[in-house]
Amino acid sequence: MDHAADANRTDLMTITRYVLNEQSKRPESRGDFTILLSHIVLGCKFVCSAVNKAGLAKLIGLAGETNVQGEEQKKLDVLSNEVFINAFLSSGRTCILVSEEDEEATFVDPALRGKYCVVFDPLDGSSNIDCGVSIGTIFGIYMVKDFNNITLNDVLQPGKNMVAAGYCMYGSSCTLVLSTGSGVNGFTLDPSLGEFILTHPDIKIPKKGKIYSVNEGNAKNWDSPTAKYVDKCKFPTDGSSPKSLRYIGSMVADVHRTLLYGGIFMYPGDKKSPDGKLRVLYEVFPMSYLIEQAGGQAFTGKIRALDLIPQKIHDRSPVFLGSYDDVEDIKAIYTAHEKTA
Ligand code: FDP
Repeated sequence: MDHAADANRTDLMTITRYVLNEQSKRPESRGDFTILLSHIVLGCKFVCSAVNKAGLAKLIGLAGETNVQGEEQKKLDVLSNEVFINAFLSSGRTCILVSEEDEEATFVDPALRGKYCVVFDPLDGSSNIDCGVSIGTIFGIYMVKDFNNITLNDVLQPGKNMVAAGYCMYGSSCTLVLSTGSGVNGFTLDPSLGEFILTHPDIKIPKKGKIYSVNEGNAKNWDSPTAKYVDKCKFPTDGSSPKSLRYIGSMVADVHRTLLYGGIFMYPGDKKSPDGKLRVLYEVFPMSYLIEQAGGQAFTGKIRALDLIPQKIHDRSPVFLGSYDDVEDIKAIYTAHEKTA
């Protein structure tokens, strides 16, 4: 991108303009997705503003307490959930909502129903809130199978059936990364305009990276393929340089870096938690969808991550995602391990 020319740009590709352009390529489209997306964008702006003000407004960790005005204050994750639930309901374009914050799925009132099912984590990486590290919202969107017979099975679908996925990262800038099934684009919030502007068009993940990202504190419980792979990252035997370790512990931030710089992000299963930690519907699927759309791969240790069929809305799965060649390496280690088992 030519930054000098950019400084004076007057013809900005906002996210709404981008989606309307995409919509015009599909004559059958009635604009429902554009409307849903505009509500997601509003939710992201709201949460971004709340995250930025968190220290100031004393929102952090104060659920159940009252502020100087005597108003009840909410924790950021509770607030974010309410913001997005309200945004989805008022869009009139959703029928089932699955949130990380809610034990049960929400079936939207028939009067407000639309054809989309949204699975989302309103504020992922919440253990990082108190120290100001980047956190984010993750979402995936399915189309309902039969509008007249809406059931939980409409969200218990493999990730490859999603029609769109994305995340919004609340960091040093606020970045919304979106795929509607034909590539990945990144939009950065211009606070002076209040608009998300296309800043990262057609993101492609490097074919191979120099970074591995994993919580090494869990190493004692890893299975042997994960341990072997990480050992290979540190002590390569093919003459290449060792990979660098980067782990923020906030999935949106770790995946965002992986998408832009390449490498591999892993949350493996281990002896203590065979299914790992990350949730299939609103962490593993949307991120795997974006990574595949950018030319990378996502693997569970057994199969392509997007082929998983969740049995319950809060199911977990191990995941290894990132640059094509790096994921290929760990797949080969798992395959060799299976043959000797
Ligand atoms: P958090 O617990 O802070 O909400 O699944 C949530 C998540 O963060 C991810 O964002 C992150 O990648 C992962 O957990 C970090 O887990 P560990 O602390 O076990 O490494």
